[in-house]
Amino acid sequence: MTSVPPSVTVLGTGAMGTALAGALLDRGHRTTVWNRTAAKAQPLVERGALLAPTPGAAIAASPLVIACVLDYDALYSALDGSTDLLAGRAFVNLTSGSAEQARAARDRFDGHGADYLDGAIMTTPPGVGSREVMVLYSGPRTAFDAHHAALEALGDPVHLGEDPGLAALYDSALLGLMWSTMTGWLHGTALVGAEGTPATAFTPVAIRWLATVNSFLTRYASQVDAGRYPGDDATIDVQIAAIGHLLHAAAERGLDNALPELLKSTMERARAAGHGSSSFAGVIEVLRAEVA
Ligand code: FVH
Repeated sequence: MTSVPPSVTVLGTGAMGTALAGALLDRGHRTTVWNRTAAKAQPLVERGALLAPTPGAAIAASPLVIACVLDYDALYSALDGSTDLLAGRAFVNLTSGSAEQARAARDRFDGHGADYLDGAIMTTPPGVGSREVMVLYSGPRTAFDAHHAALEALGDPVHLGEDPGLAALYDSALLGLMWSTMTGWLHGTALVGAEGTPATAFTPVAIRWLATVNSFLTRYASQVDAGRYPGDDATIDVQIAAIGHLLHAAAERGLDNALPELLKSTMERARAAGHGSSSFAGVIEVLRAEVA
């Protein structure tokens, strides 16, 4: 006997909500959608989604309600007058925000009898539905487990813990990592590009280098947790000397050097704090909030 995939509601059919609802439809879920501008949901209706006339009707249609709108103001505005209908349902909020906003939302929606899970989609709309991409969740494990099958339709579901703020906190941390990495890659691309190397030639080499960088992260994570940075591979003093070569090469070719200048000054602050002979992991000491 094959089981019928459970019904799911998606509130918000912008670029991301459309991808989420589409992934659910692809897995055979009866999918109800609502969007402030109903016309934008029409392509989903043509794929088999049910269009609800109001947020309340959409919520009533499914035990699992997923929201993905612009921001928390949009979320509260959309749910105004319908929040009580969430009682007894799992409410998964994939709208981006802060950990503080997620915790406040938990207090608000739990007060109306909903199981509130906060989430962060670690991809853009074309990646939704791939097992390769993570969708981060935090909030009650029981609700996560109960709806795991439907959440799997969106990407690989990763539960971070009971605190609803964790998904947003990880999201911000991971986006910071992404922006730093991509800007570093673009700076390197501009550097080699100044002498005629196309991005498509540089990038496979850069990606291979990132695999080595991954191994540095694994090595340094335990040093960060222990608060000890033996400097038995490359010291911050050595890295400060090396970044001088990047600054010189980029300046010679007329590139913007704001990123490496920032990195150098951060390493120099670590050296001034007594970490010149530490491994690069010692930089964490000047990034953390000072303990009073
Ligand atoms: N797109 C992405 O790659 C990222 C990936 C990571 C997560 N984000 C977050 O997802 C949220 C939605 O982003 P989006 O890309 O879907 O954004 P839009 O295509 O602009 O759609 C916005 C939807 O929000 C609705 N909306 C806006 N204001 C209101 C309101 N006051 N009341 C009700 N709904 C509202 C909008 O409706 P409409 O304009 O079509 O009527 C769309 O459904 C976001 O948090 C990202 O950070 C996406």
